[in-house]
Amino acid sequence: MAILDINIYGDEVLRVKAKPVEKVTPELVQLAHDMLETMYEAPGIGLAAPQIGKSIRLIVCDVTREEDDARDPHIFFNPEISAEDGENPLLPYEEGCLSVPEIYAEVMRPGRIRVKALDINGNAIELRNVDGLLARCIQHEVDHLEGVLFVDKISAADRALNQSKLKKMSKSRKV
Ligand code: K1U
Ligand code: ZN
Repeated sequence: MAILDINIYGDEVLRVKAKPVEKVTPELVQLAHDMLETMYEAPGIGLAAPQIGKSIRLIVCDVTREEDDARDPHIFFNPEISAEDGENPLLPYEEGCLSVPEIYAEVMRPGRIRVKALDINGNAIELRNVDGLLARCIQHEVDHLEGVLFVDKISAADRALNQSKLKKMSKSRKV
């Protein structure tokens, strides 16, 4: 197991559309476990491969808390999400991001989603009616795979409030 470095706002890799995983190999499963360890250590509730410098479609999430009886890690290769049909309004939630430290702001997202992905055995899986913090986290992580950060989705007012922090962060990453 290994703790990996997390890329920060301003690093180019965070803005690249990640490539699909062609085959779930033992090396990629090991990478997913290293990502989980990195996420627990940060601490965070999710992590996407571009955040540790790998532009591939792999995300991990665990929305349990350290003090809970058991952890519930999720590893998704090539995740595809869609909003569930029916009554499913956009809900507000104050998000953060390990790649955008010290900024928290409200983002609107569907409350209930469907997730299709490959599991660690390379089998196709489908989760229906995923809701709550797990749905929130998966949507945030899938955005990372598209090169999208939560700060792209915040209100103009919140953006203005955080603009100088973002500029400083970005400048500090340029060589
Ligand atoms: O993608 C990331 O950078 C991880 C991010 C995930 C996330 C947070 C909030 C809403 C949606 C997705 C984080 O984990 S930020 C840290 C965080 O939320 C947290 C940290 C410790 C305990 C509980 C939450
Ligand atoms: Zn993030």
